[in-house]
Amino acid sequence: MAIREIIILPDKQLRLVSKPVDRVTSEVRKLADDMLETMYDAPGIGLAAIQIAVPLRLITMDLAKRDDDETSVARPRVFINPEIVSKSDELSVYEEGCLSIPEYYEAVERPAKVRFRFLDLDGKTREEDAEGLFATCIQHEIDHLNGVLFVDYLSKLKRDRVMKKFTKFARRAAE
Ligand code: GNR
Ligand code: NI
Repeated sequence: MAIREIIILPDKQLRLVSKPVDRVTSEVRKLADDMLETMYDAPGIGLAAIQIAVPLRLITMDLAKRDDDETSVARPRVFINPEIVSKSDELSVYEEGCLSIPEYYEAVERPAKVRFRFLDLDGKTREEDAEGLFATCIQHEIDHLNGVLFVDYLSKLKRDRVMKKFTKFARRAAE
């Protein structure tokens, strides 16, 4: 396993549409392992492959392991080629953050419940229902696979402000 570098705004790769995984090979499982290690190290509750610059439709998640609770037990999940099957009309608001947009948090409204389909690490098709933070997180991660970031749901004013801040920061870092 290895910790990989997480790319951040304004890296244009974050806008790529990731390609489906066509077979769950040992390389795919190795990539998922690296993503989980990178996610726990960050720490984050979810990670899309594109965040480590790999444009594949692969997501890792762990909503159980909390860095403020040493007794919590890790519950690593891997979702391959995830697709939303249905979503509730009911909406819910969560304060979202993103490892590719460090230290920026804003409230985002999304469907409160979703049903989604994915391949597991054995290449088996599965379906699951998600609600609460799980629903928010799976939608946030599937958005990454389509080059969409949570700041895209904010007002143009807020989004422009964030983009500008990170562009300026990258320019300074490059000097
Ligand atoms: O670690 C993360 N926390 C989070 C909080 C609220 C809504 C979504 C997320 S996902 C984020 C990790 C990340 O950037 N995944 O793409
Ligand atoms: Ni994110």
